[in-house]
Amino acid sequence: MDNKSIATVLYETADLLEIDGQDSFRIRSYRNAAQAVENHSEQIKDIIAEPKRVLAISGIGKGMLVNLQELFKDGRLTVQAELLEKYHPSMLQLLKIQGLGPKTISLIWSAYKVSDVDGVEKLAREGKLRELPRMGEKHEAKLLKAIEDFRRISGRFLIDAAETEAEKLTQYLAKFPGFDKITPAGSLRRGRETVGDLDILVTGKACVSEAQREKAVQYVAQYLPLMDVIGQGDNKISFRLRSGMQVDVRLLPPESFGAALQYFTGSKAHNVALRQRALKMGYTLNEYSLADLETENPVAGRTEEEIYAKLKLDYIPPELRENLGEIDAAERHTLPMLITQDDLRGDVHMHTVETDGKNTIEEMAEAAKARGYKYMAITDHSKNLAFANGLDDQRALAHIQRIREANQQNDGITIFAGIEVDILADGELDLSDDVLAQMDLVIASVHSAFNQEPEKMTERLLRAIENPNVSIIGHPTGRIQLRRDAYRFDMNAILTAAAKHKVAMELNSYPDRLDLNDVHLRQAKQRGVKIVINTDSHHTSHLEKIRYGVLQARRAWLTKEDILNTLPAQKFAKSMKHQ
Ligand code: DGT
Ligand code: CA
Ligand code: CA
Ligand code: ZN
Repeated sequence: MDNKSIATVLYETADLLEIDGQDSFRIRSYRNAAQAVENHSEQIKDIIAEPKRVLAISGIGKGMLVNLQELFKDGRLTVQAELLEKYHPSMLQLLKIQGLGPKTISLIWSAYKVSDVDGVEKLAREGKLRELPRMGEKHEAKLLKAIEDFRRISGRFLIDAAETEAEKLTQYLAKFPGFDKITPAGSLRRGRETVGDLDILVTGKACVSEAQREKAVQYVAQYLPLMDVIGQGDNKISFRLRSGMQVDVRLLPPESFGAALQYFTGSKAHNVALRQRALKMGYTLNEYSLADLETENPVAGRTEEEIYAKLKLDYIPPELRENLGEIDAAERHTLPMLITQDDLRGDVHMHTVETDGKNTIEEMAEAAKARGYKYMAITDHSKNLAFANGLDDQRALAHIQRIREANQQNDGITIFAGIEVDILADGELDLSDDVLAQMDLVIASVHSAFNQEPEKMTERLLRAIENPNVSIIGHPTGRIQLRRDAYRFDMNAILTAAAKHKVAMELNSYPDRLDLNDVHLRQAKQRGVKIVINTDSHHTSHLEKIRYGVLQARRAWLTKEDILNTLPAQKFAKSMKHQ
């Protein structure tokens, strides 16, 4: 359990206590502890065995320590579990609706004993909520709109959240005797930036006979974070988790595992095209097997590899299965050698305590070295980002000095001195050219005035690209997934200019950004624009998020050659000082 998951449980518990009408002191102690855990720079799981160190965190007292210990021991909190039993776990969903806080939920519960989203929606439509104290017609309409937004957004989850849920469930499933192989399929396996529902495939001895499968399905249904079962069959169970995520678990006999994995990995468009190819070659393809059309005898099914091979195709990596030319390429043996994490030799976008990061230059360097990187860059914010304590010219120069010293002290990794400079509303950069020229690399990013007209935003970005000190455009579209749309501009004009001025585009790996996305990355490649895959880490633990960027790059057909931070340090440094 990482700090963020612990904080979530504590926040939820605070809200539930408030719904339950408990005293405010107790409620506050949970909120304070949640905040303390959330902001704590070391992971609680690493220090939980040493109570003194946990108690040293301000906001955590003896009672809370006991809670944390229970969380690590049992994976749950009795206080929360009891409240969830009393009010039903659907209450947690309700709390996620914008503008619907514990107080209102408590009122609704007292009056109508309703604790789920559908129920509250119904009450609002029937005009029953306006009768509650401090509610009115306007309030009711607003709530209906918020429920609509919630449905739209809550339908999908970020890739990292989906991955975490999949890993937890996999660990649980692995404990059942006779489950030999457990694999996520669907959009998660294809590395999509968001996931609608989880598709988990299981095979092994326990999936062979009907009696065994029945027992196995019963075991799955006992999974603790499960909220309710949506459907259950002989070899499948669908359920909703407390997080709101839906899951399909399928039990498969080993001889059709490959066919099922192929089918349920999708995408649907890829499957349709592949089945057409199979038919043309005299086969049928479904989730059970690839079979001869006439005799119906299976010719492949145990592995995906044998299915693609029988269809006279090179093996197609899951990330490419979107019916965007991959089947043709597999036939002609021209699939790209996709980038892998091992190809990356450095991460060149990260922040430190000097601005809004949580670790020092040295700590970031140690963490980067531990990952096996040969180089890295410290790129703190500039002064326009006042809330992040951004650097002005003078502080930036002093920071360069510190980075250079740290670089001298540290063997085994090259620490480049960089900056993430704001592109101001008119396209001017936030630091003087003189200071920027002294940097090893300059990432220029938009962090303000997102709502400009597209023409103005395009001009703004073009000006930044034309500045000879700029090496990379950071998180180029500014989108925050499930929260904020990209700002509007002419992507083609920007890519053309970037190619001309040899400015690279960032692929920001932070899961809520993943910016550029797969479509834009492919476009960039076609225009000859180079990419740099970064994490934008604000903590040493963020460096591992690079894998989401790598997945996105693979979805865009990118190879080692398309990505600058696969270069050796000297060559990379040169590519940053191009103009
Ligand atoms: P998601 O869950 O919206 O993020 O996206 P997927 O791709 O995981 O879609 P999902 O969960 O509806 O279905 C999993 C896979 O099952 C999908 O990628 C392909 C396969 N599949 C589902 N429905 C169909 C279908 O009607 N025809 C074919 N050929 N395949 C399907
Ligand atoms: Ca899915
Ligand atoms: Ca599904
Ligand atoms: Zn930024």
